[in-house]
Amino acid sequence: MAVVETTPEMVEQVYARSRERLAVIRARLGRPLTLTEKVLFAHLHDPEHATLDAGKAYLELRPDRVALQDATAQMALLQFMLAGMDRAAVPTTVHCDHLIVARSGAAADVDRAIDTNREVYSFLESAAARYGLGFWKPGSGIIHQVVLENYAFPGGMMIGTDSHTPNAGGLGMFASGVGGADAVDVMSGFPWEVLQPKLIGVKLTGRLSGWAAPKDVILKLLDVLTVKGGTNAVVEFFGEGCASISCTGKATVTNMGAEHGATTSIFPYDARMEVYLRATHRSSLADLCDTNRDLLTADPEVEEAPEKFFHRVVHIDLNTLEPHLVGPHTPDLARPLSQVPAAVKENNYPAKISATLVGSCTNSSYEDIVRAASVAREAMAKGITARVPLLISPGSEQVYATIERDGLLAVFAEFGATVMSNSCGPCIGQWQRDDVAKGTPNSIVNSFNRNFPARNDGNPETLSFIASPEVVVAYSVAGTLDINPVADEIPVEGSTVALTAPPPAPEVPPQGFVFKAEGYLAPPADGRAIAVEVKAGSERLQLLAPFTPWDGHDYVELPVIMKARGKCTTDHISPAGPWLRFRGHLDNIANNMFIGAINAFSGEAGKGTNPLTGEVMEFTKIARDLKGRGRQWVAIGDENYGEGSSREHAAMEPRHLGGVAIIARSFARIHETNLKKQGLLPLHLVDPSDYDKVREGDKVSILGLKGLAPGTPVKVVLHHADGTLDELSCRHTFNAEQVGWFKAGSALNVLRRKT
Ligand code: MIC
Ligand code: SF4
Repeated sequence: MAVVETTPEMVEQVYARSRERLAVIRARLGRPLTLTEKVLFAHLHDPEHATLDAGKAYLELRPDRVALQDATAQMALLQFMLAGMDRAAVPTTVHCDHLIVARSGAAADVDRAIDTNREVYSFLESAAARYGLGFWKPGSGIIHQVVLENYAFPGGMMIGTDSHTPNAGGLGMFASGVGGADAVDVMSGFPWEVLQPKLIGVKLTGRLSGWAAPKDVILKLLDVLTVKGGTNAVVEFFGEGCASISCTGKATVTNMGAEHGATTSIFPYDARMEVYLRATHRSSLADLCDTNRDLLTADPEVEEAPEKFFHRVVHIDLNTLEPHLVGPHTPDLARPLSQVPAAVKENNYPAKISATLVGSCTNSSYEDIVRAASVAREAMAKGITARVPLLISPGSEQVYATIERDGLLAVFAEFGATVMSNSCGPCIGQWQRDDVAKGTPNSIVNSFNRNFPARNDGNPETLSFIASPEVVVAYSVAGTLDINPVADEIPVEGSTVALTAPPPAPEVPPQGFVFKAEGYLAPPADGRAIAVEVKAGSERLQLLAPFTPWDGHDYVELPVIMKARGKCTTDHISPAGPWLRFRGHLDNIANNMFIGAINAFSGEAGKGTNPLTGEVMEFTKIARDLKGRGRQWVAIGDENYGEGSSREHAAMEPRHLGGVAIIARSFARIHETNLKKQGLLPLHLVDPSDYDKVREGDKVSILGLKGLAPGTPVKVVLHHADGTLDELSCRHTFNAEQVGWFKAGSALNVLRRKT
């Protein structure tokens, strides 16, 4: 029987297997290895024969664990049910964190969520019991914090149906965000396939001090790499500076690596990880790590000459790192706090802050909350409390119970903050905000990781800025963006105060964590008798049927229903917030398809011209109209199409409504794989300026599909309304196996044949 926990026996086996596989790889490569390569190659399905070529070869890997969160687990488990297995092949957990709406505070919000999501929670709970998965109930914490506390381990490999799965890289794990179909492959016993990443080395020197926080390391790195600089690469940290960052601080840095698009980010095993493992009741794992240190760190030659081993090396000096604020609307628009007031003037951002928020999987650890509380304490000692609303969402039950015992809840209450449930909440638009009307421009400051328009409160006019938890609290005192809250005198009622930097927080609580796992349900030894219920006619859950396979013919003169201009993230393609309600019902959630995409022809969001009727209507209605008439269609994207989330709904919706291809200047990694898995063609424009050739009313032919093969170009012809033609040179990134997915109609259809 598969065990769900990360037991010392399991880790011992992983290390033993790692040694065997690495011996094969070392014999093949005959050179020193980076940490990324060690963990990656130690999980190769077939180390002897695997083709190794960073940026080109697809690797077949054997992850040790899978993690699912409630908003993506629904679709993943509906797909897993089609695989016909009795038990997941690898230890897997399900975490209920995304569906809780933040409104009045922790207890009431969780109760309301249990009520409104009863059907979905019981589906997930019964499916977890049926298939041998660990189940974390609503209120138990955010997936990544709970995984860090319980399941992550140095040198392990995990995939998770959430883009911030790389959080576990803070504990030395190779942890990657994937779509549900990838997770289903691994849960069904197949390898995980991923493009062998290139390697970006980030050298940290010096030590963090003053207001500079782990968050600033990743905000600075985003400034350097931008939102696509990490695509198909792994970011590996090295250098003496690593030791000055706690384990949960490292997790902040790797978590938000999702924003530069990396496959994952990873830190080498060190004393800070050891401290965290011991504090979270995993001393035997720490002992194992101590004796296997060579597997969990890069070979010494790598640090001596990093340029020889990494495709790119970035240096960040922690001694001179300033606290940063990023935003609005994109996480790579970074500015040191000292430059914010000028930027606010120059860009006409609303200077007055309407809300401040601490939390999200990136910054909700014990250390984060202690630093935030220190700033609150200091402000109160100087006679002031929060001057704009401050919401705090702890990362897990364990963090919550510990800060409660340590008196921090009382500090926040006195400061005027509201402590919300241990969940995603406002980070994913689960924020019932009554103070600012939709359409009103306003600025908020938070410690989250994503700030795409409308993400937090559904209001596209809200400008969301991101900083470390301590800086967020400083802004809650300043109430405005036009001063630097950590350096300037803050004007308060006829006088001024200055905040000093919080003292370093203990990385783990001096009196230990309050160990809490009341929200956990282990699966029974045999779940075969358990029925997984999906009610017919439910508006929230719908059983899936396999997609219709490709009919073997070229796509000829298909209408373009949407050409997106600028950012088209998964939040633009299939937003969350109120739509999270339909994550288990493909047909219902398809009603949000492209709702935030900016129409390149009109500049309007979510709407376009129906190519058959000439009527202006929502993109999703156009697609349904075409589907009703038996017509397929294509859509056009700009740069880094599908940036952001792992939600495969953003790929399944177009597929469900008759889409066959997305042609874009470039794609984000997880989304590109999701498109392929669902049987669509993601096509890259070889010449990005060809994007401009697509006119309103165009039709597209995609030719030579029978010959679709790895490395071959795809011929795409644009038929303009005036009868003229343009040819677009497109490339695809399908390997041989993936061509099979396309031909079969989706990866799931292939999986069904294999089982
Ligand atoms: C997000 O941060 O956007 C989410 C919500 O966690 C997503 C997953 C989802 O859409 O359910 C992610 O990052 O993958
Ligand atoms: Fe949840 Fe936000 Fe983290 Fe996504 S980024 S997992 S929504 S807390």
